[in-house]
Amino acid sequence: MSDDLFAKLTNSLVDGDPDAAAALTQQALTAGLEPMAIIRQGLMPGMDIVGQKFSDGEYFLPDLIIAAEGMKMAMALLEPELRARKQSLETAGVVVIGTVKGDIHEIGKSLVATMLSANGFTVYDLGVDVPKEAFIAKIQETGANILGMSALLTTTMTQQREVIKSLEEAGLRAKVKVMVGGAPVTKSWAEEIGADDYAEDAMGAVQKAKKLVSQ
Ligand code: B1M
Repeated sequence: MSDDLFAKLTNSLVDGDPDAAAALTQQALTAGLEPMAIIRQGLMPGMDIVGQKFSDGEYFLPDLIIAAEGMKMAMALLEPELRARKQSLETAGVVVIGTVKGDIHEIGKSLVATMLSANGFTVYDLGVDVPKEAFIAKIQETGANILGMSALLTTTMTQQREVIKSLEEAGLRAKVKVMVGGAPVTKSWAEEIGADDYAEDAMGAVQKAKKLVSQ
């Protein structure tokens, strides 16, 4: 029964039907399915198929936009549920997070931000296309101890290195642990640019953030 619902959810994104994505997400929640399972087994496979069809030249930019719209509508229903499951934990750390300059992919970054917040971190989400100056200013303002940077494009992941350089120039590098992520980001890239860690997905980001603050 849940497999059928997950498959329908996947198809709603692939078929470009945001209203169906939202309705099916609500149906899955009402049926008692876990929000993370809905994301992992229903929504993410849909985004992956859409991304693959885009790579293959079968889908075009409007198809990506409409799939993202469906994902965002679904996430708007899921985020309060994710938070509700982890309420009233002490602040595990203060995180400034954003998608780097030149990059407007927001869904993965927002999911990471939601999961960190649901796991007790105080999160300042700067949104997308964030210039290095804005990351630095927010860290100075909030005294954050973790900086999270998302990049979904091979052309924008280099911005992660630029922000780390700016942290060093501002004398903040020793005070802030840096975590990077996003589809093209790997452990070796994180090491190459001098980040403290990288995470493959939102749950991994929570585990890594907990480890970083305890170091
Ligand atoms: Co774009 N796009 N896109 N896109 N898009 C990709 C990323 C792409 C892989 C598609 C493809 O070709 N197969 C490709 C990148 C190729 C590359 O460089 N390697 C691509 C491209 C080329 C582009 C444009 C250049 C297309 C064009 O204009 N010709 C353009 C660039 C715009 C820009 O940013 N300047 C573009 C635009 C767009 C839309 C605006 C239409 C839309 C985004 C809408 C939005 O976010 N509001 C979009 C979408 C939707 C995608 C795909 C299909 C889906 C991304 C997504 O939301 N995934 C994507 C293909 C794909 O990834 N399968 C693609 C779901 C999300 C939950 O996963 O973001 O990976 P993800 O986040 C994960 C992990 O990566 C990780 O955890 C998250 C949750 O598990 N993670 C972190 C992410 N951030 C993290 C941070 C952390 C730790 C973990 O620590 C801080």
